[in-house]
Amino acid sequence: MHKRTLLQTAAALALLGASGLAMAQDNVFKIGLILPMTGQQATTGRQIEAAARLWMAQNGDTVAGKKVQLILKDDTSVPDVTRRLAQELVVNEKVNVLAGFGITPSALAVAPIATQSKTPLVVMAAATSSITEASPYVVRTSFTLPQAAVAMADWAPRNGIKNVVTLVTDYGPGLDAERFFKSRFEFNGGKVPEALRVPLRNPDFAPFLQKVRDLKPDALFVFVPSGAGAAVMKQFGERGMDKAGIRLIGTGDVTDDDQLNDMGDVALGVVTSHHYSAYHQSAANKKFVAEFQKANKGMRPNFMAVGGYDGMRVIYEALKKTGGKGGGDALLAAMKGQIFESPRGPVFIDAQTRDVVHNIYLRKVEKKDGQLHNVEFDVIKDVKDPGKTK
Ligand code: VNL
Repeated sequence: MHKRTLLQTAAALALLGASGLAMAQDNVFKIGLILPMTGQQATTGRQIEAAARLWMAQNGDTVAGKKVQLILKDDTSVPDVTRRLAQELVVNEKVNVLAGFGITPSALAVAPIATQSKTPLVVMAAATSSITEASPYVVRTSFTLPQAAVAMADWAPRNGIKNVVTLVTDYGPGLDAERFFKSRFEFNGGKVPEALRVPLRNPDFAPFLQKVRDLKPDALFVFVPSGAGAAVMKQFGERGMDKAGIRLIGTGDVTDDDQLNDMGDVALGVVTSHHYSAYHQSAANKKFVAEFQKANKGMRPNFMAVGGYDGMRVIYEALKKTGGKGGGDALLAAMKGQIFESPRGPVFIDAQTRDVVHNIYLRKVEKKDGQLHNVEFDVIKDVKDPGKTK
């Protein structure tokens, strides 16, 4: 009799334990954050992780009664690794959302997994136009290269720049930057005598810059991914290209706020087009920058950080709206059409394309309070991705 009761109690406890665990599972909302935390793109991972953690520190980790759990994985920016990690996160961890993705090949590698498992995939960094078309579950909070490149192709010819050599990193975003800059610039009457491409892995800019020096265009238009700008700037200066009268222009990736302040005087006067500057003069941005720096030993947030921060907002808002019910499809639907004020300015997640619509700013590197900054001097409002085919 006594024995039976004990057994029963044990069984009841085991049952309770199991259901308690299931309940705990149900009350957790998991975000699988895949980023390059080591290797060539590590600065992008560091910026986005810091921004995601800042968002959670500011907004709490309980949303719609659920405990939000961030599961960070380092893909070293190798697409096969990204794919394996995403698979594990979906199958074993049963994450509700996949997020991050430092480079285009990583985002593209995971798109089929998002489609198959109906898991929203929030792209916080990668910026090739076509990524949103790789899966109906992709939502992007970073930017697209065509958005930025077209703005520069309109600005340059109105400012005495008629002859431009392009230099881009030879993969998705670079090819987008080259194509959209060149076709718009030529449409505006400009000439592009050479389009140079450097490899993504361990690029050596020296031979390319030597070639540019010999060609002597009015300007060199550059796209390199975040983290590579300082090397370009250094070599540009060492070859005396600025002294030879060749201007440097590009998308804002080259004057990345993560590195800009250490680039030295050669960066002064460089004009770029982009969606975010840490020097953006709004109350929302001043608060963002101050709190980001406070939480990260003074590190200045760059455009990657803002992509991560806004991505977290989009996820939080979707979770609030759905109460976590209805799975990936409901969550995705609640991400579409969101409008909010980002540190970059107004942002809209286009419900049709699931891509980000935002302002593109023209900025010039200037010294402000002893620090180098991208100082905005013009704006093109509410820019949709010109790269979309539909
Ligand atoms: C990409 C685009 C990566 C722009 C970047 O930095 C960037 C990409 C890592 O799509 O791979 O600045």
